[in-house]
Amino acid sequence: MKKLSPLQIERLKYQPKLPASLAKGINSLELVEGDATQSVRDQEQIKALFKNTYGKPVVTFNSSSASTPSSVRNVGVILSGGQAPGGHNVIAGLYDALKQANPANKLYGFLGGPSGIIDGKYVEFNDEFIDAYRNTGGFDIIGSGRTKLETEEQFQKSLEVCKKLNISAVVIIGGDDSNTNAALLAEWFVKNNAGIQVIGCPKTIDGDLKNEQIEISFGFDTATKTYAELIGNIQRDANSAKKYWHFIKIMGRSASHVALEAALQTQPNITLISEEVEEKKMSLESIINYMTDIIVKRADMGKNFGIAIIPEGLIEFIPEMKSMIANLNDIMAALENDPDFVNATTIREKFDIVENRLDPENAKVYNSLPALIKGQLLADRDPHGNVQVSKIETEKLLIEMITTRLDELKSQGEYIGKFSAQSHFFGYEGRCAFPSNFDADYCYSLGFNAFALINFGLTGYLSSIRNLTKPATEWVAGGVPLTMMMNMEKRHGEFKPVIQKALVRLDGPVFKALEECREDWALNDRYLFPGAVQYFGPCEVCDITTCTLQLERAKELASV
Ligand code: FBP
Repeated sequence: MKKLSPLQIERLKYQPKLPASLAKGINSLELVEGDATQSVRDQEQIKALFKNTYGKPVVTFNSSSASTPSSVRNVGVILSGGQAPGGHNVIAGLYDALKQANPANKLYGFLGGPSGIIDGKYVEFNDEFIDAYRNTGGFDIIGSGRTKLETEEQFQKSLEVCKKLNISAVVIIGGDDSNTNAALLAEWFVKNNAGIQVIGCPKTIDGDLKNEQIEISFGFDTATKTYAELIGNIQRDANSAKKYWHFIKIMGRSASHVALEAALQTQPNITLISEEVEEKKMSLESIINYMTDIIVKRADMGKNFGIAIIPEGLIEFIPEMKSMIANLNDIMAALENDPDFVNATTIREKFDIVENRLDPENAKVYNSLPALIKGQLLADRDPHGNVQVSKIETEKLLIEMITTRLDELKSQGEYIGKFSAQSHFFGYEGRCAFPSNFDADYCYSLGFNAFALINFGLTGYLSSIRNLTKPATEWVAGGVPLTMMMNMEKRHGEFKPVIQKALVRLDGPVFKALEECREDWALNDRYLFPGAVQYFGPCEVCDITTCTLQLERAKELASV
């Protein structure tokens, strides 16, 4: 018998809450259809690409006294992309709904992400299997992967595997890219009369898969609370020892939602927001000046310590870096099979090859960087051909440049302090935490609801649970057509249909909340200490949602 920790044992017993409509039972639902929908932009192009799945209505579920008969169905599920707390509960909710609808239904899990459906690698779930993973973090129940499911050949192979297992619906749990692929697969299955439905579920700690219909992606709640706990602990340490500046990079890829939320929960001295850097066209030098100014002012007050939060994707938003990285991405794509580059034995040789190919302005920017960062910028690209920002140590770059700047100021007699910095990167620490009660409930509801969408024969929809700042019983269950969230964007030099990524809005209530306080937080220590995520105890402690969700929902409700 596998040994479990006391918290594991208690969490396995937790019964996630469902919206009242779903709690009545999967076979007692009524489908309510809204009006026909349009994509967020580029309507004509998206419509032409999704002839069979475009324009469907947003749907919601009400409980009904009539009982919906359910035929026997086999369903397959895929976990796609980066881990996010609560993924296991999406599968548990899906499994429970499917068995409740008809005990003869079967749920298959494809192994290792989207490649599982292409290669026919799968497991069949049963009660014992699912019960061991309820309310736990991680994606280890079936594993995840970043294979892009997008080619005709991959779709054909997926069809063959589904036919073999008599699968009539596939649930893809993923972020914007995975759900874009879910939309393509749904369209392809309809076009080819495959009789297989595709439903997506909104996952990513990054919080950038949201729009008017999707209030938040799952995992954001737990991950941000975990980072906030760690930042709070470091703030306490800094405030005790009073000798270090802590530079903390926070995961979240391009968007700064995670950094912003973590900052609102902890109130650090400095918070950089990538979207603001881009909007204000702040150069690396002006960022260094902004941070140095706060460090100098605090030193004048006798405070040689502080906390700076840096979003993971910052480097790509600094105008001169953005241009250099775009140039570098093209060069790296061209050099992929270049024997001189691939076989270069020293990093110096690689630098030379790249520098010679960069445009002169970009070469200047590249050369101005420390060797550590220059090397990291040459690391393997992600499946979209982009730099893997989690591998670029921006926090160390900033420390190095600020140290140089402070030395200059010291020699001019303009700085009297002592700068000693520690760097941190919080990312993987938060992606597999035990889901908070919010994520446990939200994910279970998303999975349960995904089966409701399947049961009503829908395809090309994203499972949606709304009204999330209210108690779970008041949540609204339904579905949003994936095509509604799409627009055309350039990928690998070609315009492609993709789900629009939500970046931090500088005119939105969340950024405004930071903007109002940050000057005060910079010099006067207003640190908050959120502590660890709580699973048992008063609901004001255990069931509260993020500041982001609360502020955005309050604004939305005020405008109704
Ligand atoms: P998803 O968008 O797939 O949810 O992944 C998000 C993320 O956690 C980013 O925040 C981070 O930049 C990236 O994954 C790291 O990827 P990897 O796990 O491949 O290192």
